[in-house]
Amino acid sequence: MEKKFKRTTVTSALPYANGPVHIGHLAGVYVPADIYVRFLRLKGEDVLFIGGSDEHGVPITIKAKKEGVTPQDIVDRYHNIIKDSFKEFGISFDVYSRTTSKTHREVASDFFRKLYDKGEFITQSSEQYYDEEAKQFLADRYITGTCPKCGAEGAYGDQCEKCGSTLSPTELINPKSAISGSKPVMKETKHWYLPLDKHEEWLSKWILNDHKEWKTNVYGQCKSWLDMHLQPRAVSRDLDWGIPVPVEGAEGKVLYVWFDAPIGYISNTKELLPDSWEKWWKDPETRLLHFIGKDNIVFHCIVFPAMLKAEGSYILPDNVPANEFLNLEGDKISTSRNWAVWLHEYLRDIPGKQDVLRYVLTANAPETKDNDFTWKDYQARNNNELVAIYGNFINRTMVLTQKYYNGAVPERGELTDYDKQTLQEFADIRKNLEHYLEIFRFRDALKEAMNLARIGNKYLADCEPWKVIKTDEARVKTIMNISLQIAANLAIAFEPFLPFSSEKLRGFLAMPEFKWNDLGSIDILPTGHQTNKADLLFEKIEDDVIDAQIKRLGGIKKKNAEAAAEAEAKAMAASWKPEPVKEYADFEGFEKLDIRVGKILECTNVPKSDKLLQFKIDDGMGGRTILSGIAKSYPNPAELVGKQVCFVANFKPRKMMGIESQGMIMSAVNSDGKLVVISPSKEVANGCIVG
Ligand code: B3M
Ligand code: ZN
Repeated sequence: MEKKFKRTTVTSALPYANGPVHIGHLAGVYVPADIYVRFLRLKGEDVLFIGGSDEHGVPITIKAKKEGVTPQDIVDRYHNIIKDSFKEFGISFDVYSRTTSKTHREVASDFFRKLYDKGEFITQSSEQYYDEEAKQFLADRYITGTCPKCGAEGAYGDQCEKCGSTLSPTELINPKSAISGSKPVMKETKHWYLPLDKHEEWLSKWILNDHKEWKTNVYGQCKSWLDMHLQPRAVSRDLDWGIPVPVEGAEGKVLYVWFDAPIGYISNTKELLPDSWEKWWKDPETRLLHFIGKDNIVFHCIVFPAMLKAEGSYILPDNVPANEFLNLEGDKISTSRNWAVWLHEYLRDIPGKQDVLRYVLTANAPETKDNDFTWKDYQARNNNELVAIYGNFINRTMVLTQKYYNGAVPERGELTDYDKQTLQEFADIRKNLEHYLEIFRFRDALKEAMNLARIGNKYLADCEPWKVIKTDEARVKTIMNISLQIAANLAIAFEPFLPFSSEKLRGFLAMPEFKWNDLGSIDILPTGHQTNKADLLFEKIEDDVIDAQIKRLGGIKKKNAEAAAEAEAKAMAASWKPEPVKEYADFEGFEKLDIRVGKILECTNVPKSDKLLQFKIDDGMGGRTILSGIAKSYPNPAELVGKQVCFVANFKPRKMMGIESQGMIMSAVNSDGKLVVISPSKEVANGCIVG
């Protein structure tokens, strides 16, 4: 049963203010939310679009500590960067505030207090790690130790980044406080919990029966949570960054970040509309929508609704159109590995192309499954779709209108059957476009919008006004009138997706007013209306622009690989112990070996081998060639030239890779697994014996 709503409150996840935002954020949450909001606004509906930064939580305190600044410094920095990026990309928030605002502190505090007074929380005591030197309880992230699963050092109390296992701090071997380095002790602490188990029954019915229309990825995740049954969830933490728990006996405790963050949606509404915010959150005729990424589903579909219900005066979300994740060139986007396209860098490197990114991210949006962003696809979609279809149609229409009518909209004569057929196709597409927008399928909606441009292109190509002009001027007037009306339609249809280009196109067409309901009309531009001289709506993106981005990512990949290798070597060195000494040997055995010193004259990689180095040695006896499998330890073999080394001189020569090796270079195997050649401690005569 369709419910009729009076207004829509749209929220988009509050990004953590501990780093800038990247294309994954844009594709997963903010572009879809913005498309939807712009669509509703164009339809003349009452809508409020809420955004803001999430400025609490442990990662922010860790970053601050690392940089030697305060958490407030960190969030001030990133809040502004993030806010600017969103603005640049046309994400049309009605308000973009932050969870360190005074309003939010009050609203979140009052919210907690109300639940507390109503007896909606339970308290539980548990033993948690405590740093006696720093005199504070340790958040999971603040405890490091050896991973019980894979043995890696430096695993966190909640996760091992090496093997990906989810951990609890008590599982860590040799736990250490990341604050003081001391060994933490167990100490009892009390926390407030939201008893989700008490809410399970209504949540199950509300989601699984009443919201079967939710996206399958969202519905499925909720179902599996509910099937596993819900447990009480702590809503407070022992931390000194956050909103103090507003009850007695809660010194040193703050609200858990996931308790206060969603309340941020409410606070930000209140900040914008101090007198009328309540209707956006409490009136049953308001429709509440949360746009989020898949990792936030449980908080928005289960925890936050339980909080709202427990409070008692709020509406619940009508839908939570969460997206999956966007990958970059085949790999998971990762802030710590810098594997991302950062929005502020994109704007710097490829200025003025916000709509191209909005287009590609929508065309490729991870709506039903994880998806991949590649720079080649970005280029192809710009050049083959935006430029070749949409841009081309607009360009031809504007140029011909200038040429034939000095930019004035010509009078339309009688429509031919072909004209009528074209207009019918147009009407069908509008229906599809709206349908897809309404059910949050923005990829499909965008395809339909592009189909409108395709129709325009085909219309011009089929009607060939540049030929007809020679024989039938009246017909050309009709063709160009219809083409201009189609162009005006495109400005409307694309506005939710490509707001900057739509504005530009409306500039070409001198079309200040526009609304969704005009879509499909061929009377948008009156006869005689003066249009402007146009430039290109979209420009081709050349290979060099794309190559520069691919090269940048290549550099990051290389750096990450080097860092990983270095970390591995370090870990190996840390756990290294000398091998046990071998059994007794007799002197004769040793004497059989002829070990000498020689000088390295040449040292090069053996072609087609990543292990072997080829040495030319001055052995005092005319020289010899020796192959040695130490190439991985000497990425720059030339550094060895001129050094003296010890080598076994009386091994039987043998061929490797077609080259005869006359001996063996002696090396030590270092604690990191790398080989280091053995040299005499001062220069000696080449060919002298080691014994
Ligand atoms: N800051 C998590 C995230 O960025 C969190 C969202 C809060 S929405 C209330 O993934
Ligand atoms: Zn591990």
